[in-house]
Amino acid sequence: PRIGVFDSGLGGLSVLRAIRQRLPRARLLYVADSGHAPYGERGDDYVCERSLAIAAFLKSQGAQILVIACNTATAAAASSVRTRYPDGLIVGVEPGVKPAASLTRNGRVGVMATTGTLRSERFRLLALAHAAHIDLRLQPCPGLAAAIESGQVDAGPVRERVAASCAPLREQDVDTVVLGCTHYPFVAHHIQAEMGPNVQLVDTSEAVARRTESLCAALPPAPVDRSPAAAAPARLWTTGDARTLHDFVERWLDFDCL
Ligand code: DGN
Repeated sequence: PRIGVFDSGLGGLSVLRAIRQRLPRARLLYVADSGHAPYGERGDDYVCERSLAIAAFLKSQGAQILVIACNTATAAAASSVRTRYPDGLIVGVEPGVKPAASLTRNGRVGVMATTGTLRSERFRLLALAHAAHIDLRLQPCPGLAAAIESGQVDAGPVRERVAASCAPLREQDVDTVVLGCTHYPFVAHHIQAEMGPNVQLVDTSEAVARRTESLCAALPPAPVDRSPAAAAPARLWTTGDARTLHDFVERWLDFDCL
């Protein structure tokens, strides 16, 4: 299968990595819209317009399944993308509140996400569905995704923003933290250090990969490939700086990309 994946930037590579692990033979296409990032503090119309443009591009490259590897774009644009491609196979990402609800022991769950995600109607409904069982503490993280976009995940600006976002959650004694933005798994080591070893972090990329795999079953059967050759490299495009994308991929992905 050909799977098109996109994000406002580098964050969706955490999802691409999970899909690759689950579907090593799939043809992966990825667009990092870094030239227009961050989406988190933009309006819904802007995010919708970008998402539709990228979806059209990925379709033109033969994508059979579209994965919106961005919580902010899923909240703002998934329904528009579905309307545009009514027969399309589309997977979105939303903060892992449901898995967090089954993991928490003290019932207090922090959700780190962009302002755009947390104020969306989609997230309001998700939170409402769990409001009776868990106490959700919402933590917008202004500037964090943008700082990760620089590629310098261990540098001062990223660490300062992680510290500022984690401090209120630590004070509120949450025992589970949802990584509600696909950029955040790349700084999970810093978040864990700030929150302490007893706090569990919830990353949804694996669930998105499972969902993508299940949609592959709806595709027409592909000719059986018996060649022992290595899986095809993933194809990557960016609207931002190619060097930053390249360096990021070198550090975080263990498969070939073009
Ligand atoms: N990676 C995106 C998300 O999951 O929400 C958004 C990052 C951004 O553009 N602020």
